[in-house]
Amino acid sequence: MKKSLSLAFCCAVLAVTACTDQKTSIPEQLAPVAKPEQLSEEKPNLIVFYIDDLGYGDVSAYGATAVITPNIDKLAAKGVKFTDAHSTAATCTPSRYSLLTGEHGFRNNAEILPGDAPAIIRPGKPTLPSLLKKAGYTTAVVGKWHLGLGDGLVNWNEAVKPGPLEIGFDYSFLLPATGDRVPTVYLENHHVVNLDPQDPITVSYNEKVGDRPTGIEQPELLRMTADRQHSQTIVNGISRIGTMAGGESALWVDEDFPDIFTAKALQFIRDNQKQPFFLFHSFQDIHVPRLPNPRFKGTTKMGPRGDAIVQMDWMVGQVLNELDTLGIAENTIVVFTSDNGPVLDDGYDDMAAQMLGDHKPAGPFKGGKYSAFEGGTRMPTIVHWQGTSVAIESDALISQVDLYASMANLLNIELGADEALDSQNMLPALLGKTTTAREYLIEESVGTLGLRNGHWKYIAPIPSDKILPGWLSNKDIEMGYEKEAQLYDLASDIGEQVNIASKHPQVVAELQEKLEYLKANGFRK
Ligand code: NG6
Ligand code: CA
Repeated sequence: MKKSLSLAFCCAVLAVTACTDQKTSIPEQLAPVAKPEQLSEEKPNLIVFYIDDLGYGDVSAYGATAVITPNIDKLAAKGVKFTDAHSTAATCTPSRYSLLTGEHGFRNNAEILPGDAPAIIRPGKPTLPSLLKKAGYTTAVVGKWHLGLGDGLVNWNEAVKPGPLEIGFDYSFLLPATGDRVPTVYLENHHVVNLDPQDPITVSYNEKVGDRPTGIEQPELLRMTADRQHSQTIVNGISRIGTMAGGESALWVDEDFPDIFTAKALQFIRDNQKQPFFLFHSFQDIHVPRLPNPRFKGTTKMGPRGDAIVQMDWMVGQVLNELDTLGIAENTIVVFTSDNGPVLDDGYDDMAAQMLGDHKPAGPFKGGKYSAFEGGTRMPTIVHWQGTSVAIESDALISQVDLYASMANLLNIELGADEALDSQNMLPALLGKTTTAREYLIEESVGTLGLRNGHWKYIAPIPSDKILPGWLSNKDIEMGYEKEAQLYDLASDIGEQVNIASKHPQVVAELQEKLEYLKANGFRK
């Protein structure tokens, strides 16, 4: 049954290409995807592995040699391995916002959120999980959230909402913001896990609450030194951003993340193996603070950052093995990608830069997290649907924001006129049936926007009075934050070394105009 539906879909999509899992030559243009009627009977599960701060060059399938990632490599060998796939932004919150809403983060001023920020995806907003739920899926998010919770001034001792359950998820097990922000507790559905009502939680990002020591007051208690922003409440020997009182019995231990999040993900998959499900498996790795479980310590020569990559690969492998064990791999679309480019020093002294050796976190690209250069948004990205996708390396230009419209297309759901404004149906490219994909793609970074069109990369100039936040301008990151327009020809200059804007004023003018049009209208008009 599963096999025949999968094959039927494969042939409906392909029409002109052999239905095979082998490396295949791809015709330049293919007809749009035929709507597979059969899918109303059996819909494929969707699992998105959303890794945090993982760069293009950070896994061995993409050229790393100082760290080996066998599980991801296996997926890459079987699936579509993209070389020009992008997160919408070079930071976490806007990228996640886009993946889940099909819209660019700038439409909702999505920027890196404090740990007590209100939910930025408001109830009623169409989302990828709500779209899938409508189609009969059971939906879950396990791991990092960082999209805000509640209405502001969250009371962590009561039901915390709105959150994922109010925007289309049936189940959530969250790290509420980031590993480096309070509250350092798990939130399962609406409630903090293991909270003792006699020891209520208070969180503040303004003044100190409670009497837990901070990194500024008692640096001798720290296992890892940190910059000033990360030197507030100490939990598990690590100072965090923000202060927190109470909730002692609910505090997480960072080293437990791989086992706890994996257990929750596996449980959800087992519970829902007989019906279509969507799992948004959102990782803390390899974001700071990097505190891999002791069994991964020393697995690379790169220190905690390298070891966290090995841990992340192990977590991916656990889920993939489970799909095989349950016999549902053939009916599951697996997407592996990251929310933004790599960063070495992001506030904690974990020797990431000193122990890097020859490793190139962003591969051949310039910049990384926060940056307007390709390293900011060009993500290691793999899509695999056993028996349906083609095994190929694809240079199709695609964005994570496209998953929304692509799933809608697969499930035969018409999108509303104002829904998922920036999402384009890229299903044939996602499944490796074509490398013809986006004509234009926006890259958001801190303070500016970039626009890709084929081999051209344009970066909009910033107004002369706009400056980077202090903590960012002090970092050793190539930001691409310039008062002049920038234009790069990626065909001859993949590393964005030579700004040729002055040689091609016409191209610059066209891309500038197109960017303004897309900002105003989105990608679906
Ligand atoms: C920054 C933090 C950084 C990280 C980032 C969010 C400082 C100085 N830096 O503000 O450590 O937490 O926010 O990362 O506070 S992201 O991957 O979630 O976007
Ligand atoms: Ca991130």
